[in-house]
Amino acid sequence: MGATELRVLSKRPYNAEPPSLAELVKHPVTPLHLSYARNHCAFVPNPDIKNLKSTASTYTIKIDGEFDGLEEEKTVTYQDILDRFPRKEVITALVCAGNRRAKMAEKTGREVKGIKWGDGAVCNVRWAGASLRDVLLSVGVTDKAESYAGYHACFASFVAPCEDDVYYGGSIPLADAMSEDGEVLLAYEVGLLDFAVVPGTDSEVVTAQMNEQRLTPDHGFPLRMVVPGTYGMRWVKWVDRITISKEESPNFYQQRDYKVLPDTVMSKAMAESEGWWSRVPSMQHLACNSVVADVRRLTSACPDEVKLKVAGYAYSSCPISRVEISVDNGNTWEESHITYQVGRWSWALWEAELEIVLDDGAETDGVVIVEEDSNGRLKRKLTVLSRAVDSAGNEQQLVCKWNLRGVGYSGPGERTVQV
Ligand SMILES: Nc1nc2c(c(=O)[nH]1)N[C@H]1C(S)=C(S)[C@@H](COP(=O)(O)O)O[C@H]1N2
Ligand SMILES: [Mo]
Repeated sequence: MGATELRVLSKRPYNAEPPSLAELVKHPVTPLHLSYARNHCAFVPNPDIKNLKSTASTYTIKIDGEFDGLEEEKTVTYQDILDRFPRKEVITALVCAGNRRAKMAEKTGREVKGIKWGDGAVCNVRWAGASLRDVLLSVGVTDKAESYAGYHACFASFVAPCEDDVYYGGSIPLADAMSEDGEVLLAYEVGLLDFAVVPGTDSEVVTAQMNEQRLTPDHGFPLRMVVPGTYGMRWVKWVDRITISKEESPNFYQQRDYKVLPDTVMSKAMAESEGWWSRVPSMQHLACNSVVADVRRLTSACPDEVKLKVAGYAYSSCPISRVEISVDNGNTWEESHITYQVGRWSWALWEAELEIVLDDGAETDGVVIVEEDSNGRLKRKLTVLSRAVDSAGNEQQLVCKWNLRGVGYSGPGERTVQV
């Protein structure tokens, strides 16, 4: 189940997104068959998911680095992660930095390098695992917040070589990794199916449901990083080494990818020869963003009155405080209704109903006359825009510049329909 229902953007590496955004936003917690897949390695590692005993005894994470308490390399097994640490849950959005890349190409009229993701490289998932902070403390990392500045927690997966490097890696600031409310997890479960354990159900059913929740290989089994509020490329799947370092991860995907290069950097050759990769910071925290996922026409008594139901999603690195929509090209905005948002890290789903009176034949901002049909009736196109504001006051950009890799597109959500 699952993979076949996604729209496949590339087979090797396997990259796929949900075929319908309208379907995606029907589910507050994204089901497995609608969760995008993003891989830089030609094949998904194939650990022994059926034989958990052997996985538990053979799969380990090595922890090392230049930090107080880590003088020697430490080893933590999969079984340790399951047994020795409290199970923590977090519902959080997972967003690819390339989400909306196709929109960037369309809006700027310029070619961008990378997989042409639509607006579907995003999902909202309930994860469970051990807190990274608990694990790092257990191996001896000192519990002194003042000492974290300037250090990074580098995550690596050596199980599969990647397109541009021999392993996959990425890092986050150590302060984020150790933050008590950052909720960074070494996750072993993914609650892609939003079920409730009904009291009184027999244990077999519950066990079946629990098994359903185990991470699938393509989403990182046995263990993956979950880093709420940070872009997906730092959520290293099949993680098998954590290194505390004064430098960010040396991996290609930290150093020479996932950076918003200035719009004057026109080619990879220019980025290399002018040293841009080391001059531009790595992308980390999610920028405020929203998307119009669905626009449906409701019945209306009067032919020149258009009633629309609009729905979409929004996310940022902190909760969304409002999402506004516009049908006049951004001249005026009205607030939508947030229908779902939980905790600090989930996405927000939003909806709005609109009534638009079409002036006879007039071409207003955003309402474009397309053609007259054989009965002399006008066919018009209408564009609905969205923009989000988060609880820290960050606003979604109204104009998002081009960048070579097409990452971090956060121009307004936009969907055009015929009315
Ligand atoms: N080991 C490994 N981890 C990885 C990747 C990868 O290619 N290899 N891709 C990253 C990227 S770019 C994203 S957006 C997320 C996607 O997670 P998903 O495939 O579970 O949706 O995983 C991240 N973790
Ligand atoms: Mo990504």
